[in-house]
Amino acid sequence: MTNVVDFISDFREAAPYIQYLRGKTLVVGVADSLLSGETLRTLATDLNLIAGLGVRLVVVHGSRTQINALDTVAGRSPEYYNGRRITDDDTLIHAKQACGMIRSDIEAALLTGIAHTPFRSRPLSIAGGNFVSARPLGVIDGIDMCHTGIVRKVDTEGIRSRLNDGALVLISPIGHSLSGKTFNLSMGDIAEAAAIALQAEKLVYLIEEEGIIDAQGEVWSNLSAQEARTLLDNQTVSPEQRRLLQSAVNAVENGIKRTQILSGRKNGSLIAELFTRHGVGTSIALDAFMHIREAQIGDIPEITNLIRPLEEQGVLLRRSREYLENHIGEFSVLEHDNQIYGCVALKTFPDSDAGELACLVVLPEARDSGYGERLLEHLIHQARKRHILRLFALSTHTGEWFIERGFQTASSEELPAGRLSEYLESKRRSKVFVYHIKPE
Ligand code: 1C4
Repeated sequence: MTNVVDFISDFREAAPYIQYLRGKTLVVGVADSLLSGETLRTLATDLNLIAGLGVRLVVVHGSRTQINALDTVAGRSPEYYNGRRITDDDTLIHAKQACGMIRSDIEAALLTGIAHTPFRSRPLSIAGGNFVSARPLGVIDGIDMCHTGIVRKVDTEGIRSRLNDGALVLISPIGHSLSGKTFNLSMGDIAEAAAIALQAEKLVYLIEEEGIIDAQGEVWSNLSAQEARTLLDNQTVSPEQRRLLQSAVNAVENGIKRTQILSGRKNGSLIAELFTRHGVGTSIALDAFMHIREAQIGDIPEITNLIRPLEEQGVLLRRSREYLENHIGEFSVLEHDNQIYGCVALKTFPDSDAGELACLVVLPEARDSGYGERLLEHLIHQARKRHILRLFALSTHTGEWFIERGFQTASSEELPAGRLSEYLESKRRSKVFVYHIKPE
């Protein structure tokens, strides 16, 4: 029974995302290390599923590990400068061989992946071709990068026409110049260029790690382009992650709403990213200055201005200045240009797996732009980190908003004991909603 209830709630949560993404173009860059064995098979099944739901897919694969393996067999050591491979004549041959082998493996996996999806009576078509033209990277700091190239142009018309035919477009990190020379390209550069040229809905990088990792080893969940630039300046991320982060920043500064960097090793992470509100990995958006941070005592006057009118209307509970001072650690605020545009609080209860989403507000002039949803995502992320499994929300006016976002109606009896007595005392008779959080 619980499984059915879970399924219904998950299905309701996924439905708006499925509808939204239908017909949208998604560019997915896949790190080379994920392109074998069970990981490739699972990924191929998920790509089939996503394509079956009507998402237009452009997949760009990496080839670094495979080129290195061929180099090693030939008794050569890979040479890099600034994180880019120096592609001499022999390495170019290995790059071409590696791309051929990887394409074949991906195509085979996509063909078998179809078996697990109910959508198609015939296999998903996979389109390849000379979609990317290239030019040499050249000589950098006196180092000749030889056949290492950069993207010159993406053939958007060619790609769109294959997508219109219902195909998945698979691009290898190899490109040719107009004079017929071949260049070894990077997966990140191509995915970025393709996403920008196609003005894709989203650019996704699937990598080994869970996302962009901070100096403490934690994954950044959200970064504005500005914050990502600061990270890049501070050199706190590894060289490989730097290149993807830079690419993510370039993409969002050139019209892509969001770039997501997440683990492709974790089963189903791409599905979770696209069709649920669980923040998976690191999300980079231009939305530069609107960010969510922990509240501080100095924010109390602005929080008060934000919540007072709603307290007077009976939408929110009354919270005194003293209350805010004592509980400021529970609050997060949505900030833009040093002004607070919204807030939310996470209440926890001793010896309970329950938490409460409280005091959720977005400034009236900033509503209907998805900020309420971002505060909710942030709070779920916080709650998951604290091992909360049931997240309650009590509301007199906003029940539908929560139901549309995966909450279910609940009885007041389900509230933790301390909260239930407050509830009964207040006589507000607020409706009770609960969101079941799946542990990581
Ligand atoms: N019902 C259904 N849909 C609603 C809605 C509502 N009341 N208000 C907005 N929407 C829809 C919009 O029409 C829009 O739909 P669309 O155009 O996308 O189809 C969509 O939601 C907008 O979503 P969004 O992600 O852009 O959200 P924002 O507009 O940024 O923010 C808020 C949504 C609800 C936060 C915002 O409208 C707001 O600040 N409203 C006033 C405050 C409010 O109602 N907050 C919810 C409180 S429930 C209390 C407490 O004090 O702790 C009371 C506790 C008790 O015991 O009673 C809470 C949790 O704070 N509890």
